[in-house]
Amino acid sequence: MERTFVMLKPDAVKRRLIGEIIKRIEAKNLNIVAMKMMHIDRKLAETHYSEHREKPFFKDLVEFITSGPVVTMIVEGPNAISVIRAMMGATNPFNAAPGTIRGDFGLDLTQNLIHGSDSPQSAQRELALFFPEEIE
Ligand code: D4T
Repeated sequence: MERTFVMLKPDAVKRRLIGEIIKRIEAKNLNIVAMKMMHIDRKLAETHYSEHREKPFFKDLVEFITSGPVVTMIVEGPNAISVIRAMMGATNPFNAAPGTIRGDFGLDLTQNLIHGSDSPQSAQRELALFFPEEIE
């Protein structure tokens, strides 16, 4: 069993895709073990995306992720990290395969609907950041 951090970004919430995306996660037989809707403040956004601090798109990314409510989740299952990454599709929705979340619903590199941890280390870091109350 593995746990990963998943975030439905502000564009997914605005476009009323919360249900569609959760439906796919549940249909895959993964467990959603915690979930909350929240508004990310600038400090949390900058911490979450700190690895991109020097990138030219950092300012727009923080602006976007703080622009409206997001839905955050702990998702659990066998190989949950890589299974969720596969379901998300490529970062750039232009390259994301049909059948993936970004491939089916996305058309913008920044507003790409969903975040999922990309390694056990980032899952641990992100879960501590967004679900400190759930960490044993
Ligand atoms: P996240 O972290 O949101 O799950 O996305 P990925 O793991 O798939 O991709 P990433 O870390 O490389 O990028 C983080 C975030 O930045 C946006 N982005 C990325 C952007 O706005 N412009 C860019 O040129 C790139 C590379 C999209 C996702």
